[in-house]
Amino acid sequence: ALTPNPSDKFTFGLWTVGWQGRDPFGDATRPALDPVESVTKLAELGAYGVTFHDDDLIPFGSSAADRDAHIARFRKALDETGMKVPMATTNLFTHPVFKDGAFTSNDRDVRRYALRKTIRNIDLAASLGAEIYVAWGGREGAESGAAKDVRVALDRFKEAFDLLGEYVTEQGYNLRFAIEPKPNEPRGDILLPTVGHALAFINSLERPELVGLNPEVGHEQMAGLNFPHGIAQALWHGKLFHIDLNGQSGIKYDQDLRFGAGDLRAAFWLVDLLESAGYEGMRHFDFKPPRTEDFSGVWASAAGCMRNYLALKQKAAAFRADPEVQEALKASRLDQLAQPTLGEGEKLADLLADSSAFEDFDVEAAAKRGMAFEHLDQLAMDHLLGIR
Ligand code: 3MF
Ligand code: MG
Ligand code: MG
Ligand code: MG
Repeated sequence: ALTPNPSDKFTFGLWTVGWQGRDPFGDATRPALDPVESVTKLAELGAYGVTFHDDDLIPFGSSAADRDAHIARFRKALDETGMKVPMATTNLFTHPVFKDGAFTSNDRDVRRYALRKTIRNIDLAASLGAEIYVAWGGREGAESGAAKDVRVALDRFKEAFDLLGEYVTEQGYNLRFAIEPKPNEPRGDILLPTVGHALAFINSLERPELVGLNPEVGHEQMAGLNFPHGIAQALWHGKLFHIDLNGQSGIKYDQDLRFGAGDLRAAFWLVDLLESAGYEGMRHFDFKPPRTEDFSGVWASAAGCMRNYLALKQKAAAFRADPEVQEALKASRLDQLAQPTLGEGEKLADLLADSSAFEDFDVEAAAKRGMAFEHLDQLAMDHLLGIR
């Protein structure tokens, strides 16, 4: 059960295993990886598919003929391995032209170019069968106050998503967008910094039904937020279109550790949530094999992402099935939380007239009742530690 296979829906960005280890302080530690090799190797490891930025597959500035050749080789590898491309995205951050952003750059011609670059790759994504198109606005932001008029920049952000929505609708593509929030890095502050900001933004779009979220574990944790809680809210709004799984240790730079590294308890509750909520999307890994690793370390890191997910899935299922856990959940009154606060057929007026709810309510007795959460959490810990 710890051996991944395509039905587990594990996918990897080409840029993850293909990361060469270039960071702000050091040069690349690994040579470039041929996307065809990534497809082959990830298929061997049991993945379902791969995802890519336009420039991961087709080097920036390639001629039309070279572009076609890169796509043809890639398609051949997909056909030979049965690997799928459920998601694609645009690189709107590496080239210096995007230094002040893409859809919200102060330069109007950069914004027009960014839309054209995106639409060109949307055509490719649709032709490869992708159903999700991710938008991470890594350069949409600022380092200083007057540099960005945030309200106006949000007008431009909305304009971009409205145009992209119009495009996929007119083309008849079966493609929805997923916004990926991140609080900072590479910009000092990035627009739509968290799941909550992005959810609110989506409501003001012309076609909100076409736009959801691609939250990343480490991005919310960089802001000190509880990732499983954010995912639960995204699910509650019907907006969890995709997810970037990885690991992060606290509030610091974007570590992109393999899934399960970093905050293991958050990873446990995340898998418990995704599996019990019936999330049917991809389990997509957006991690960086550390630059200390050679290629055997890269593949060990990729395999570890999947192994840790499957291990946590097992642990979460055992936790939920444990009779003592079920007792403990009742003792903590999770069953009551699931009951509406008004009784069946009861109206607000009935609540207002119910003296047992207020006048005769024994506040002191209720205040004395313990919630029994520590016992419940220790049971989870025992399962996670493998001592139960
Ligand atoms: C950066 C990211 C991005 C996005 C990617 C997909 C390069 O922190 O997480 O990875 O996930 O652009 O849209
Ligand atoms: Mg990250
Ligand atoms: Mg990231
Ligand atoms: Mg990501």
